[in-house]
Amino acid sequence: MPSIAHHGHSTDLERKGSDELCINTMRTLAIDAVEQAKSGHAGTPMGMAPVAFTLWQQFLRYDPADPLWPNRDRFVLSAGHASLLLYSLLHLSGVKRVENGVATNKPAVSLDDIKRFRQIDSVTPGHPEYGHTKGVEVTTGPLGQGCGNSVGMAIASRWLATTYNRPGHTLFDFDVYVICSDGDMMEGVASEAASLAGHLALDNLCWIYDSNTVTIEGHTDLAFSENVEQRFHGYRWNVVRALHLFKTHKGQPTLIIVNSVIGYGAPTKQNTAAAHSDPLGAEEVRKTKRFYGWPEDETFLVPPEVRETFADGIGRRGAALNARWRIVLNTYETQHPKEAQEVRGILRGELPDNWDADLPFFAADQKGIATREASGKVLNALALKVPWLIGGSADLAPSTKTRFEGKSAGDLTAQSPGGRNIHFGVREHAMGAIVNGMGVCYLRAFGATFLVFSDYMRPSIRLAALMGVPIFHVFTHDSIGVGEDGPTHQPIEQLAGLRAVPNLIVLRPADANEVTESYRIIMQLKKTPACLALSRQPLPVFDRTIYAPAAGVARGAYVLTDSPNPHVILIGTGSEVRLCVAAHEKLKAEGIASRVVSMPSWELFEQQDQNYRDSVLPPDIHARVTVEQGAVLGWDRYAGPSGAILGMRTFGASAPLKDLLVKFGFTTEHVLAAAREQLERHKP
Ligand SMILES: Cc1ncc(C[n+]2csc(CCOP(=O)(O)OP(=O)(O)O)c2C)c(N)n1
Ligand SMILES: [Mg+2]
Repeated sequence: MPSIAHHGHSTDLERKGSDELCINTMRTLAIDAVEQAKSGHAGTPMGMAPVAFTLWQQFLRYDPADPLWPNRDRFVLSAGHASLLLYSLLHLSGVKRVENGVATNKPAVSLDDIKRFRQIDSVTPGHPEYGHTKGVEVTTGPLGQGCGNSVGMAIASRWLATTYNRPGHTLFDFDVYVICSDGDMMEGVASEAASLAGHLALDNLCWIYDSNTVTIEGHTDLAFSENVEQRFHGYRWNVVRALHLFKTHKGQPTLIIVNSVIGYGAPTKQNTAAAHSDPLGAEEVRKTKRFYGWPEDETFLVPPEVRETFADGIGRRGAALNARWRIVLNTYETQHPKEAQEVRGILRGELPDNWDADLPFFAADQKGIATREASGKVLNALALKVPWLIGGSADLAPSTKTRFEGKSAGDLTAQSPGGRNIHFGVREHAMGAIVNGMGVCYLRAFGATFLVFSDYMRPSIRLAALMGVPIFHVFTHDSIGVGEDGPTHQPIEQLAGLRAVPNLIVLRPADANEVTESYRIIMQLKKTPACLALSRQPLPVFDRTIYAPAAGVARGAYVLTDSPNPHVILIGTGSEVRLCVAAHEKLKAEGIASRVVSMPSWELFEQQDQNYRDSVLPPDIHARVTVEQGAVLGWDRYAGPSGAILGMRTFGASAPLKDLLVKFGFTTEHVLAAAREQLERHKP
C-alpha cells in the first residue's frame, strides 16, 4: 500500500501518490459499504472517484468547517444513485455537521455512518437527501432533477451577485458543479434545463457528464446514440474535456464529457451493467482491491494520510477563501448597511419587517374578480416588500398574471441577470426543478402555469416537498371553468394528486381576499412548498362585513356563513364556494338552517386541533354536501360515508362555461337538490 508522510507542502510525485491513495480510499469505501448493506451502487463511485476527487480537492471553493458558507460553490450529484461518491467526499474532506444552523465539531458523515449505509435512521440513505445529511445541497436520485436544480442555483448565484455585490465587495460569485450520468442526459428535464441555461449564458455552471456508456439494461447503444457534444453545442454550451477549461470560459455554461469506466478495477464486472449496482461479491472485491494495490482483507480502510491530504487541499483553500469572504462581508456591512441588512435577512430565510403591510384588501363585488387577477395584485404588492421574491411562468404569464410590473419589473435575461421576471419558456418540468434550485439558494422562488400542466412538473414538486424547500407555484385555470379550451386543458385529478403529496400545502381560495390570505400563509412557510389553484373566471368577492373574515384561510377551512343550529353543511373550495353560499341563502329564505364552510386547504385544516375541526364540521351533523370542480377522490373524508359529493367523475368538455356548469352539475339548483336529499336522508 502506498504511504506518504506529510510535512508541509508535497512534491508533485508525493501528491500523485497521495491523490491515488485518496481515490482508492473513496473507491473501496463505496465497495465495502455496498457489500455491507447488500445493496447500493459502487460502480460509478469506482469510475468517477478520480474526477470527483480532483474537483473537490483542486477546484471546489468549499470550506468543510463551514458547510453553510453562503458563497460556497455548490456541488450537485445528479446521478444520486452514486451517493457513496458524495458520502466519501463529505467524510474524507471532514465536512462538519450543522445543528440549528451552526457548524459543530462533529462530522457530517462519520466512518460509522458510511458503515451504516442505507440503514434505518442513518445519515447515509440510498440517495442523497437534502436537510437530512448536512453537506448535501439538494436531494437527488430521480435522474435529471439535479441537472435542473443546478440551473436554478446558477441563476440564483448571478441574481444575488447582480443585486448585492458592490465594487470591491464580491459577496456572491459561487459556481455550480454537477456530476451527471447517461441517465441524466436522457431525461427531458435535463435537456429543458440545459436549453435554458445556454440561453441565459450561465457561465457559472459546469456539468460533468460521466459518459460511461452503461445504464441498467446494458450498453447505451440499446437506447442512446445521439451525439451529446453536438447537442450541447446546439444549446450554446461550451463542451470540453478538462476541468480547468471551465473557469476561464466566459459567456456559456460548460459541459465536461468524461469517459469513465463503470466499476473500474473489478475484473469481471467493470465496464458492464453488472457494475451499476449490487454488491460485487467477496471474490470480486478481493481481486478489485488487489488491482488497486489495497489490503485485500481490510474493510472501510482510511489511511491517515488521506484525511491530511484533503485537509491540505480543499480544507486549507476553503478556510482561506471563507476567511477572506468574512472580511469582505465586514466592510460591506459598514459601507452598505441597508444592503447588508437585506442580505442577512435573505441568508436567514427571514422576511423584511412590514412585509405584509400593503397586502391588498378587496372590497365586496358581486361581479367579481378572477382569483388569478387577485393573485397578480397580491404578488406585485409582495414584490415591493420582498426584493428576493422572484419567479415567472412557463410562457403563460399573461394568463397566470404572475408578471411583476412597475418598480419590480424587469426580465431576467443573459444581459440582466438581476431581473425578477423569469421566462422559463415552455418547459414546465425544468421550471419545477429550477425553482427548487433557486429555493435552496435563498430566493423566494415561484413558477406558474395552468393547473392541468402541473402534471408536467410533478416530480419536481414532489422533491420540493421531500426537501422542505418553501417555493411555490401559481396554478391558474384550475377547473372546467377553463371553458372552450376543453378537456385537454381542464384539470380533473390534479388537485387530488397534489393533495396526496406529503408536506405540500395546496390552497384553492374562494375569492380575492382568500387569495391575499393564502399568500400571507405561503410567505411564512419555512420548510413547506405550496401550490395555489386559481380561477380563470371572475368570482364574486364576498362581503366580509356579512361573511366571516378571510383570515380563516389560515386554518384551512372555516365557517363562512351560518344559521343557528344548522342541519346541513355545505363545503366548497374555490369557485364552488359561491354556489354553497347561494344555496344557503335559498334555504335560509325557506327557514332551513345550513352552514357554509369554505375549505381552501385540506392540509392546513388537518393541522388544526380536533376541537377546531369539530367546531367547523360538527361530527353529529351527517347531512353534508361537498362541491369542487375536480376529482371526487378523498372528499368522503369530509362528506362522511353518506354525504353527497359533487365533483368531476369524467373528463370535461369544450364549451362555454355556463353550459359546462349545467352539464356537470355545478349550479345552485344542483347543490340545493343535494342538500335537500341530505336533509331527507338524515332526518332526525
Ligand atoms: C427518473 C428516474 N428513472 C429511473 C431511475 C432508475 N435508475 C437508476 S440509475 C438508472 C440508470 C443508470 O445509468 P446511468 O444513469 O448511466 O448511471 P450509471 O449506471 O452509469 O451509474 C436508472 C434507470 C431513476 N433513478 N430515476
Ligand atoms: Mg452510465
